[in-house]
Amino acid sequence: MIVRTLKEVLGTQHDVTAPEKQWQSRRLLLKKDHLGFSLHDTIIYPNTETHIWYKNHLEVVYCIEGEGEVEVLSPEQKTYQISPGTVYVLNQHEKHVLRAKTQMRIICVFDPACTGTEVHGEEGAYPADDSRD
Ligand code: 9YT
Repeated sequence: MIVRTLKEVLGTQHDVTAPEKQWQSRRLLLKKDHLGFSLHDTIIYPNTETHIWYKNHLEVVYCIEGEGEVEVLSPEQKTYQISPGTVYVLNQHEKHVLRAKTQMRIICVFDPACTGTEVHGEEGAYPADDSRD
């Protein structure tokens, strides 16, 4: 069994802040845990906008605190309001923009699992991880 706490992750290399400071992702379960997914407890700072395109991952985002919206740019064109209890799933590698009106806390699952130190590249993606461990 794996038992881990947010407190153990805070301040480590798996507590990652975006270079442009829109979010802070505390990565609880990672590729090294061999689960096939990673689990992140992420803070999205208020009044921020993040352009994202997870070409190499599927992502589930479950909002537990705060208010925001996700604008899907492609393949559909639609904006969804996000509040506690809302889950959205990027199951088609959608290009999108996440806007936080207030500070949000979201629980994110990535498939395949992140290694733990990823930040978005120029296109808003995390790199594909082809390494074995
Ligand atoms: C919603 C989203 O993808 N925000 C960026 C951070 C990411 N969720 C992460 O690495 O925790």
